[in-house]
Amino acid sequence: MAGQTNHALRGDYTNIRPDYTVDQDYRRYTAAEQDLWKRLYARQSVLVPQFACDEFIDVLNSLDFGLGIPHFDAINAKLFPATRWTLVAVPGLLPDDVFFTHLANRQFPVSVWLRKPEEFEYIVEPDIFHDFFGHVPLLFDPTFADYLEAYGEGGVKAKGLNALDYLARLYWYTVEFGLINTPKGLRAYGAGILSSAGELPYCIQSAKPNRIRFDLLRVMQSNYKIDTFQESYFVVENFRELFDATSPDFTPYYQELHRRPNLAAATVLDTDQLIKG
Ligand code: HBI
Ligand code: FE
Repeated sequence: MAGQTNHALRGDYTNIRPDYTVDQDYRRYTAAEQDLWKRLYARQSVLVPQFACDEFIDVLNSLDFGLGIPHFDAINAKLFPATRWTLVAVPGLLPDDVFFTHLANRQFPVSVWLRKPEEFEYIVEPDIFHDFFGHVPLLFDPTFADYLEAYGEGGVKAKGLNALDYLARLYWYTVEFGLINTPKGLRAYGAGILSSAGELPYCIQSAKPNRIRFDLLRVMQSNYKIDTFQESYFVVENFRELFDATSPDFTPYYQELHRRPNLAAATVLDTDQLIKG
C-alpha cells in the first residue's frame, strides 16, 4: 500500500530496529485473527481467477497460504531461492526513504498486524493481508522482482532530488493499482486491487474509470486518491515494459515533470491512448 498517512499509525513502533524491522512474533496472533485471515483469503481467492494476471494466480496457487496467517520465515525459504527477495516484518507504514532502502536491498516490508473484523471490507493502512496477499506473490516473478528493486534504487535517489511525489505516483499506479493487457483481456497486477474485494472486479468491469496506456511521465504527473476506488488506471503490456521504463536515470524526467502540470486523478488528455476493457 502506498499513500501518505499523517494520522497516528496503527502499528506498534516502540521496539523497532534501526531499519524499522521487528520480529513477526507468530504467537501474537489469536484464533480469531487466524479465522479472519482464512475468511479474507477465501473471499479474495474466489475473485482472483477471473481478474488477476496469470503470474499472480500461478504463484498464489503454489504458495497456498489460505489455511492461516503465513510464517514469514517459511515463505522466505521459498522466496529467496526464487528471486533473492526476503520479506521483513515491520509495524506498518515506513518513512519513504526507509521503505525505498528496503526495496533497493530486495527486502519487502510486510506489516505484522491484521485488520479488525469490522474492517473486513476496507482498510486505509497496509495490514498483513494487504501486504501479503497483494504484494508477495509477484515478488516470485523475476521481471517484476527486478522492477521493484530498481524502483527502490530510484526512490533512494529521488529523495535527494526532491522528487518523492513523482515516484510515489509511479508506485501507486503500478505496484498498487496497475493493470496489464493479456490475451484474455485486461487483468490486475496491483496489490491494492488484488487485496480488495470491491476494487478487483470494479477495475476490470466498471465503465466508470479511465484505463490509459502506461506512459511513465504521464503516470508521474497524475495525482491519486487513497480512500476511494481509482478514477484512472494505467495499463502495461508486460512487466518488462515497467522494468525498461525505469532503467534510465530519472533526473531529466524530473526536470521535464517540473515543467508539466500535476493532473487530477480523473484527467484524460487528448494524447492519452484509452484502453477499452
Ligand atoms: N511503508 N510498510 C510500508 N509499505 C508501503 O507500501 C509503503 C511504505 N511507506 C511509503 C510507501 N509505501 C509509499 O509512499 C511509496 O510510494 C514510497
Ligand atoms: Fe501496498
